[in-house]
Amino acid sequence: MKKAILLIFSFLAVLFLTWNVYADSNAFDKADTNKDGAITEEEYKSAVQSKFREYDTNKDGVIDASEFAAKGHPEAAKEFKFMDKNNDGVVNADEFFRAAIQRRDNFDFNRDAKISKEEFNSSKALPILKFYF
Ligand SMILES: [Ca+2]
Ligand SMILES: [Ca+2]
Ligand SMILES: [Ca+2]
Repeated sequence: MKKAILLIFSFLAVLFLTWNVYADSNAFDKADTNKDGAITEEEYKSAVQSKFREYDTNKDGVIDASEFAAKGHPEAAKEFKFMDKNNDGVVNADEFFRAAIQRRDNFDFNRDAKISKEEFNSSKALPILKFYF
């Protein structure tokens, strides 16, 4: 009985991991439009820009705190404060992009302004990419 439960759990774990890796590499490939195996600053920018449009549900050109929180991320309020550099309570496209670049530097380990697949899949990148990518 115990063995069977263990087996089911291992199966689910493998399924979950496979799905995760698959989902991540999908997002990576989608952003790497010139297929050189890295996400350049330009490619990162266009991915970040479409993320911005996704947040801006009322299409007024800025993200407010409730639009940002709508995704249900527990760290949203903290990240919103980080993005809102001029403290006016909304995040414009420029603030969003600048914050995304600043965050990217945390996992651009070789400092070449490009994101390799390895960097993309690192544990440091994951919580950041959830917000910006
Ligand atoms: Ca908005
Ligand atoms: Ca602002
Ligand atoms: Ca890099």
